[in-house]
Amino acid sequence: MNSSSILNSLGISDPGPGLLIGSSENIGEGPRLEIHSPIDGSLLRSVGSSSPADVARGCEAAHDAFLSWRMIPAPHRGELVRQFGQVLREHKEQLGALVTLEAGKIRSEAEGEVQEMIDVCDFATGLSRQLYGLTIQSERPEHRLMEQWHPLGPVGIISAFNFPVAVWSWNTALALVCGDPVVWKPSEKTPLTALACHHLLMRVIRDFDDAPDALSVIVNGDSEAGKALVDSPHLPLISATGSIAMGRAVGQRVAARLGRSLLELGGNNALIVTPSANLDLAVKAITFAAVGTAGQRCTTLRRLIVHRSVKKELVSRLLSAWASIRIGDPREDDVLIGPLIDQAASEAMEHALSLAVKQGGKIHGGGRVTSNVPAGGFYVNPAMVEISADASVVQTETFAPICYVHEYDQLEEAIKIQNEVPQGLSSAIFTDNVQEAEIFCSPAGSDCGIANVNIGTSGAEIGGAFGGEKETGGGRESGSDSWKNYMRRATNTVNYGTDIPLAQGVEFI
Ligand code: UN1
Repeated sequence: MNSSSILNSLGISDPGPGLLIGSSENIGEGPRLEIHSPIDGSLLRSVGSSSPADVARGCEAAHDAFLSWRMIPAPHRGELVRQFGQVLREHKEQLGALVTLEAGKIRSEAEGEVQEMIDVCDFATGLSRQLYGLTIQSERPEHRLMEQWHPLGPVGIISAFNFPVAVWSWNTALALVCGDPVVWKPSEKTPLTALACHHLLMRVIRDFDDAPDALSVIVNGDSEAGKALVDSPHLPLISATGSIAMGRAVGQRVAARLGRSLLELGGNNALIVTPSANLDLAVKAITFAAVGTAGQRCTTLRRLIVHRSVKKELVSRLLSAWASIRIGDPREDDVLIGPLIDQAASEAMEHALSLAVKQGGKIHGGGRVTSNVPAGGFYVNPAMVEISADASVVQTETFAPICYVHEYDQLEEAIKIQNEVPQGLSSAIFTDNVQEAEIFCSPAGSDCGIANVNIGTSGAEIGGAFGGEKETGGGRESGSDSWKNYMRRATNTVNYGTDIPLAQGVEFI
């Protein structure tokens, strides 16, 4: 399928709308955005965008939708999400193809992203019958103490280009079963996949008894639209995924109005390889984690911390594995590394590598690839950089395939290096020594939200809570009990007696 037939099959008009409130689509009063494919720089579509006033309209409509959706029984809300999962199954290939076109992911990763959406719909459907609260023993006679979880209100979602559809779905599937409509501001680089997701969801909403039309709202736009979203009094929760700088700005604005924010920001993920590690497994896992998605996952492996005794062998095995990987058009079957998202990403990679050289790094690979790749895209060789853990360049996340390599002697030292960065998203250890694995997972081990043993740092399953500590923002999305972010807890004490006994034995009238 060529690009316009993919876009047309997913209902994306030309130009695409910038403000979508349920079934109503408008171009929006904000500036037009031109969306180019990172594969070859070709223009895919222009789309409208929302002005701050448009965003306010969208948030108000979502609030009105909330007033009725919150009263629908949660298992019935779950049925809507189940049906959405079904629609996604039917469109997995098409939506995956659009993710490839707009974000540059290879086909299996693009379809894997759609699979994450399907999985989280299944998860949320099950959850819709399990939004449990506790009953608590009351200290007073003839009293019942309990908690209930109620819908919170419309959720504002800000997502990044690198997971243009999955991150929205983690938030949306949970929000919908929890009784909350969603208002989504997708990345300015990937609004087309967002339009496609909205259209697929609206197919279900339109045919579903009791579902208000404005359950799904999209506001395309720049930082002005983003600010209006973040400031909206109608959105009690803002869930934002992206850079640390963005999260810092969003978190502070939301805090200023005492709203809640759920932040999933930059990572600077490390993997420790100990002397007992199975290097065959480690080479495979490190390769996917470091160079998969062209280094553009927030869980991408950025720092490899290897025991001195195995470093030489591991580095040489990795370099020969990487040399055999085909870089190029992500639509081609044997290509494993597609383009970077844009020129700025390529320049950021060059800049980080030049800093690394100044700071004493020894670089393997790196550099633009210009032959056997489509013209107009930014294709790069993955870079491995042997460098001291003290070099300041390793403290920053560069969203490109650069993997710094450090060596260590004692596990304690490796864990210290791993934790001595401001970010705390994902981490891993490769070891066949049970004690080392347990130390890594203990309170004295990795300080990240994700700590893995004998698997890489990226490619987390949806069933676990996803997110990290420190400058990664502290939020948890997706699995486990992350649903609690999307609800409000009410503590209810009910007196079924004939007296008013006070707590703590206080005597009054
Ligand atoms: C992200 O890069 O923003 O663990 C999310 C992973 C994916 C999600 C990454 N499931 O790599």
